[in-house]
Amino acid sequence: MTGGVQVSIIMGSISDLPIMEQAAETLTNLGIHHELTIVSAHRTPKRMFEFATSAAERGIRVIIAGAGGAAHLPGMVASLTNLPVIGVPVKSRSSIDGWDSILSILQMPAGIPVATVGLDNATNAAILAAEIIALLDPLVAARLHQHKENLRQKVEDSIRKLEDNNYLNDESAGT
Ligand code: C2R
Repeated sequence: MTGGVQVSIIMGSISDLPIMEQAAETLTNLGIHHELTIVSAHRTPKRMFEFATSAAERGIRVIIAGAGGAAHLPGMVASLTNLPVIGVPVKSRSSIDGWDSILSILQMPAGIPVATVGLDNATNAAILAAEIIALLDPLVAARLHQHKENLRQKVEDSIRKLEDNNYLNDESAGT
């Protein structure tokens, strides 16, 4: 990895860590410098303001923000910076069923977008962040290409295994 921190991963609470550390792991695998910390719009509003208004100056290019329940963090951060913000709805213990965080991150009013990934899908947030970084970084683009090639290969392997076991031609398979 070269250069300074490019992606900032923030989360509303330490209880989000088991989900949000998956974003950190994915960025590490793609060789992208990142930081991981706690920022809450509800509980630490001054810290949130300070974080969002200084992120671009610090060289951050993309922000990944995870939060559960009434998840105002990603949208509030997006309102204070021009950096792309990717929101991760987290199914926290205080969440009803996950829809509360999905809708509060996804349904932003027109003008302030948050790119929202699936529930608890911090891995996809990291890949999307890498795709943004890759626009100007051929090395990251090559790693992403390899990542997708690996996924394709895995599916090919599964198809071969199924064919070897004759599942594809066996009508009783899966019953
Ligand atoms: P605790 O486990 O600390 O009670 O937090 C966190 O992201 C977490 O999922 C429960 C949930 O509250 C969320 N939280 C937010 C915000 N701050 C904390 N949604 C915010 O500012 O949006």
